[in-house]
Amino acid sequence: MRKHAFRFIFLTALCAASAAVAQTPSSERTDNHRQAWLQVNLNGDMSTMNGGLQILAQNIGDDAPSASAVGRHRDGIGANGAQASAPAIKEETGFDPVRNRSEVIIFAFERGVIQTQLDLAYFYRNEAEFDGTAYHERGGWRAYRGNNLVGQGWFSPNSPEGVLRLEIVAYAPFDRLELFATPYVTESGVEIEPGLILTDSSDFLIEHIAYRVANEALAAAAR
Ligand SMILES: [Ca+2]
Ligand SMILES: [Ca+2]
Repeated sequence: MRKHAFRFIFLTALCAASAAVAQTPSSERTDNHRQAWLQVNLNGDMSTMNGGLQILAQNIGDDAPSASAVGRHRDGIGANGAQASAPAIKEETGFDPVRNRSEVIIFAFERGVIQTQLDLAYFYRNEAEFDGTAYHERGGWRAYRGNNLVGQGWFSPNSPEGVLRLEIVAYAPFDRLELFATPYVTESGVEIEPGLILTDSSDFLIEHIAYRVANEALAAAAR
């Protein structure tokens, strides 16, 4: 229910932006907005995939990312390796607390992108408790232009339903976006001590991505 509310707000925002461009004929406005945001639903069949986006994943122990490491679940996609002993869904991108590293999901864009919105699922606050301390899931992202890191950050759950709309803007257009999971964190953001909980850790599915391609002038300036 919550994710539909997010989508309604997003569409409402687009309509409001469209109304502000009062000088543009309505048919042209519609075309512009369709081009501005490319939308991809990442359910089991990924039927709306387009040619401008490639999705790769790297499981723990893999030497390199590959398309065959992408896991498909009815509620989204992730790296398909088993990341913890129980009870995680292996199609999630997850942190493995035993091997102390994370799987990675990678979006490679054909053209430089300036902004993305990702809808995450199965991503919870207060997922674990140890010795009276509550722990939340957490993830991280890194954006690259070629081999150059142009942005990075953390993201945390903010809804009881386990969904999160993650907005990513880097300081320059990027052609690769990597997302990974981290160890559990406390309310103040301190990572759990290694070895304290070995049966589960942070993990999430990505069910939708929308992205905006940078215009050519911006993309050229960033090279
Ligand atoms: Ca996995
Ligand atoms: Ca999770």
